[in-house]
Amino acid sequence: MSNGPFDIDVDTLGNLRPISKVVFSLGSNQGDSAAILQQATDFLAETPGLMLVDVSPVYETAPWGDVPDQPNFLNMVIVAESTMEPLTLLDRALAIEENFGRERDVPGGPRTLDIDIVMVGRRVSEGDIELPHPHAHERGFVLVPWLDIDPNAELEGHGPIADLVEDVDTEGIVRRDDIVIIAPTGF
Ligand code: PH2
Ligand code: MG
Ligand code: MG
Repeated sequence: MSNGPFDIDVDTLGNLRPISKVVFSLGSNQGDSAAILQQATDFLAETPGLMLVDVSPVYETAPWGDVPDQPNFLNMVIVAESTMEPLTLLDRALAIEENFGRERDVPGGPRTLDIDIVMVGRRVSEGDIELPHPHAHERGFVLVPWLDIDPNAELEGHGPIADLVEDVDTEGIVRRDDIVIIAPTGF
């Protein structure tokens, strides 16, 4: 992407790093999911170099995709800003999942916590991470909470999420206003 005469690049940035918008999708369907989502939000907020911008409402969602039979999820989305590289963000997300005893033995199986990186600015796939997330554009459990807090958002390669949400199945996605995730102060 060019900023015209104001182009900046690695040479002119020195040690500075540009700030990118980062969107996370969080999900849980094992354990005390509401408490896990709150603690995961706290851990993300405590991450140096990552500033939370907004936290979505929580939705109860039916399992999506070709996955083993399992309980409904609680899902939410967090919009943040960060100077971290995508793979560093992924490391942090995986470390937080680990903290909640995330098991990976059954692909698509139930989990205490899943933190997916939906997008990092306009970055596209690099090596070990697919950006934007390869399924975000077709997942109601991502788009619906995201739209609540970021109605003008666009997903690189797919367009406005307000349009995408029109084409996805939103049955079985129910807002849980009885569960409130509190974003730590400083945001
Ligand atoms: N995550 C998946 C697969 N299916 N369905 C719902 N409702 N919520 C999820 O978080 C979810 C899913 C793979 O990570
Ligand atoms: Mg996932
Ligand atoms: Mg994941």
